[in-house]
Amino acid sequence: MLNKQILLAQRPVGLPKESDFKLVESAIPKPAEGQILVRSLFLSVDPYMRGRMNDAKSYAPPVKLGEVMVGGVVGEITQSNHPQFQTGDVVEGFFGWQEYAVSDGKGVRKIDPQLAPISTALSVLGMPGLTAYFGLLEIGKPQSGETVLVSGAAGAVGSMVGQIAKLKGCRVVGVAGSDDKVEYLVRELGFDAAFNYKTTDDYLKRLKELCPDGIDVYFDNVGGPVTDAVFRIINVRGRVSVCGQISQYNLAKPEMGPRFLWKLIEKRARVEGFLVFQFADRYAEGLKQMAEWFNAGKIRNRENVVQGIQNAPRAFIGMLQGQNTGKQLVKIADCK
Ligand code: NAP
Ligand code: FER
Repeated sequence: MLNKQILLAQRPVGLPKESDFKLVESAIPKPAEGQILVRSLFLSVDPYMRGRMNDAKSYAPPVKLGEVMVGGVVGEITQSNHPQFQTGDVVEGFFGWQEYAVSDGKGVRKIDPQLAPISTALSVLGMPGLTAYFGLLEIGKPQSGETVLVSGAAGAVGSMVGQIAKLKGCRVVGVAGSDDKVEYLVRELGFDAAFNYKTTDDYLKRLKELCPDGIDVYFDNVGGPVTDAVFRIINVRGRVSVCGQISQYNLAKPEMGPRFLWKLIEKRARVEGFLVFQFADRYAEGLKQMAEWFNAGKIRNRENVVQGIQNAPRAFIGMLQGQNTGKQLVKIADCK
């Protein structure tokens, strides 16, 4: 039996290509004393991985050429030499794009398969859910009756943000990249309104129509022209929670847009970026609340699942282009 791994073969220019990755087979590693061997079941593909493929330092170092791609995984322990883990435990950790990984257990979270489907540890009950929870509530600080606008609204983070904002009594408007996504937001997730940015010419006009009382909180997943328009109509004391700028991640040269920051003066608005990791000491609180909402049927979670580790690059590239509704995952194996 061999381990299949996906390595970074070359640094992408623009949108990544399948040839930027390389599938290799090698011996399954053996766990040393104090280590566990994890068999991957689900792999998460996320926008931040695009940044890690560049030769540029950010909050974390770049993936080196020839190294296994980084990523969150839900897996089962097939061998344990670690006192806190047992064979058969289901865990979530940063095990990378591979079928088997050894780990010393640091940063590894035990998952209760009775609580929810194990894949949710990578979606509503994992990093994206926590990003939505803290990025909306702590950075955006929505109040009941306020208008919350969410870009990237049909994705893993955005779909959670909109539903949490509804639970907090807000009017919620979404921006997404297809008519099907717009319908999903309004019909299934309870958004008050949404529009397709790919078929809308005048964002300012559309935003004014859908947000007659202006925008109090803007949860920004995408940046670019939609964000430019929002800055022009943000309300007095509005808050912009800068979660992501995916419209910029594949650009070879930074885009120069209109300069609307001066609009924030009159409005005394606040723009604040955040990293989900800054809330690490409060993850238990966030997960408890998200699990409560999810299990009570107050938050819906959709996953787009592609089969097989060999299809991870395609799933990742597809996600960057908007082929997912909800969280994009790769199923690697069935739980034994
Ligand atoms: P996601 O929304 O599930 O998937 C990415 C989505 O981005 C696609 O489905 C696509 O949907 C949209 N997109 C792609 N290119 C775009 C463009 N040029 N303009 C507008 N939309 C575009 O991904 P996610 O995991 O939930 O992440 C969403 C955002 O949150 C990303 O920007 C990510 O970097 C950020 N994030 C930040 C943190 C943090 O700690 N700050 C943590 C997690 C995620 P459409 O069909 O709508 O185009
Ligand atoms: C993400 C996008 C960007 C993310 C982190 C970053 C954890 C950080 C970028 C940087 O430090 O340059 O989705 O998720």
